[in-house]
Amino acid sequence: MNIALRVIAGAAVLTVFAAGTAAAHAYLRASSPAEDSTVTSVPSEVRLQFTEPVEVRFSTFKVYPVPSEPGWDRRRLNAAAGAIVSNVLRRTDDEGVRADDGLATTARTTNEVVIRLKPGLGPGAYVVMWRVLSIDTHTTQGFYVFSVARGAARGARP
Ligand SMILES: [Cu+2]
Repeated sequence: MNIALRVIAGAAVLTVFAAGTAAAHAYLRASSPAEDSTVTSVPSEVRLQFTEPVEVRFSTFKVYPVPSEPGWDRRRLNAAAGAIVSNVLRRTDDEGVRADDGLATTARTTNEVVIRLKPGLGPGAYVVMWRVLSIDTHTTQGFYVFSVARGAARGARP
C-alpha cells in the first residue's frame, strides 16, 4: 500500500468513528459460498456482493485455507480465520499459499466482486477476506469462513 492510500485509509477510519453507523459504507451484503456454510461441491469462485460499489484496484481480496480440525465449531473456525487475516491481509507475494487465483472482476468500480479459486480445493475451511475502498472514500474490511465438505464433488460451480 502506498503512502497516499495509507493516508486515505487513516482518514477513513476517523470518518467512520465520527459518522457512526449512519453513513453508508461498503459492507458485505451477500456472498457465495455463503458465510459459515459448508458446500458439497468444490467451488471455482467466490462472489462477494457489497452494499455500495468498491474501487477494485484500491481494494484487496484474498482467500486462504484455515488449518483446522473436523468438528471445530463456527466460533473456533472464525477465531482461527481472524488470526490469519490479521497476519496476511497486507502481505504481498503470497500467491503460493493462497487458495485464490486473483480476481475475475475487471470493472474498476462494482458492487459485485468475483474471486477465482485455484482448481480442486481440498476439503476443509477457507477464509475469504477483503479490505475495500468504496466510492465514498471509506475503507472497510472483513472476512468470513466457508468450508468444503469431505467428498465434495469436483468441477461444479458454487
Ligand atoms: Cu462509507
